Amino acid sequence: MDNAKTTVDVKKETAALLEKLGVARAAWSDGDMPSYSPVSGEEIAKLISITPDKATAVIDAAHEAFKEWRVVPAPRRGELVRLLGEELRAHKTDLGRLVSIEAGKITSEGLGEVQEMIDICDFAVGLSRQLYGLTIATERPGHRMMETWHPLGVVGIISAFNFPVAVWSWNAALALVCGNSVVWKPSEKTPLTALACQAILERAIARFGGAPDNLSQVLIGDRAIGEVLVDHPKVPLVSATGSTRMGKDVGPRLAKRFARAILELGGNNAGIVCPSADLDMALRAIAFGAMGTAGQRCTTLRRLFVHESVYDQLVPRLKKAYQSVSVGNPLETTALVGPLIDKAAFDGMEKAIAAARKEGGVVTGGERITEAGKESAYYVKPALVEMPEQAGPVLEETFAPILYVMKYSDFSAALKDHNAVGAGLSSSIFTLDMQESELFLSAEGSDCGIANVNIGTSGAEIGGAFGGEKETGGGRESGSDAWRAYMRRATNTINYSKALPLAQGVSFDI
Ligand code: UN1
Repeated sequence: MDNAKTTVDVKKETAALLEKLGVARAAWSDGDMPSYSPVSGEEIAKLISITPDKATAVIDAAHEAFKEWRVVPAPRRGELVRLLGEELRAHKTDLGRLVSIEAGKITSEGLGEVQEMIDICDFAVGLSRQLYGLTIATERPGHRMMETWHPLGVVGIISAFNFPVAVWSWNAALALVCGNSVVWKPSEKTPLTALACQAILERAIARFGGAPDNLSQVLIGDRAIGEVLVDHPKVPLVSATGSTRMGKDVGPRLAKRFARAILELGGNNAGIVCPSADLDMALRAIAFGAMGTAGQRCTTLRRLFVHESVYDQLVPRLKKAYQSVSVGNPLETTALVGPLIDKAAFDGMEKAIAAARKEGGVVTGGERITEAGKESAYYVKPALVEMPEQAGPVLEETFAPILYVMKYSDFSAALKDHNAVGAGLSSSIFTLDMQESELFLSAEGSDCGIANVNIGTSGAEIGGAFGGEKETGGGRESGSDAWRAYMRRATNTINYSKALPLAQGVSFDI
């Protein structure tokens, strides 16, 4: 491991950051819910978990806030989000560092996540003056038809550990400009960054002046608290990020009470490297996509199909990159790969690698790196596994840095394999051949919500709608017109004539 010597006192630094970010000590110093840093494996805080009854009351209060907020003009609501963006700019370094402590991200990725929050705030501010509805031609004389977009209600947000702050902001920034209130249930693995975001937003609210109380709240707790949010009748939309297994529970529960769902579930993202690919570029994109964030993005590159004509040029270089990549403590080193979130993640990785070996996989990397005194931190060398075919664990998402590499000879067979998994989040092709790239992007090409050419699967910008198909859940959040999911549409027909013509020529004379 890089620079194994540890000098940072993680617990102390966490306390100092929380204080700087404005989180009250009482909220994290002596509660019932421990929180750990994957960097050292040590306990860094004890939060106070909420009871289901209190969580219900929080949601009721958010509903009251919604009733006030929905009549504030949208551009004025945008002003609050503008202030949130300002506060995030001012606290970028500290919040990014807290993300590194709590989620184990390397410095540039921790900062990058906060930048993503700033970007969505900017986007949402612009959007606050652009919540457009259509004017529609009507078949009746003296009539006008239009659609209006109204605020929806309390928006529930359930987020995962791997993007502990950005995912909240994608949802919260849009929900707030759309006139909704927000209740957030963060991952139990990253509750401190949630408290920090709440403190930052509260500062923006104080500067804004006049926002209703309880406009945005955080529920610290376990799965049962998430269930309260999912089942509460006053929550018309829940945006949930996590595993496909979680989505299979949340989706039907919401459907049962006709609430909306934005589901952002698993990914088993693939890339295809074609004969004409720029291999230097592909190498860098693959390395970041597969090893970045220690393989713990939902957009992480997990499967790679390489054409037989370039396999022997690309794969040995890739293996070299796997052998030499720096793995280490993100708080003290410039290593490119930080720790896995916890032991369960490491166990999952080991299990998948063993299963891949059984299917004939040849493994480079994958070993655990331990440091004396830090036995509960899980650092691993990313694993590259050459597979004879797409089988066994290759078909599943394992939330760890494992890249399965397969050789192909026929493009259409590779495309078929590409689409032959449950998830449908992100995908990419490396080619300079226009026919291949267009086919990949076409209706019979990649079946994912994100399809890229000559860049990797991860690291999407906020301007596009983010999400995927099939077992990824079908939700879209962040940019483009994703805002529409956070509002309700009304179609209005206005008669300014003196007659009452009925549509479709129907007559009904009384
Ligand atoms: C996730 O991994 O849950 O596209 C979200 C990306 C990031 C977001 C990932 N902008 O990789």
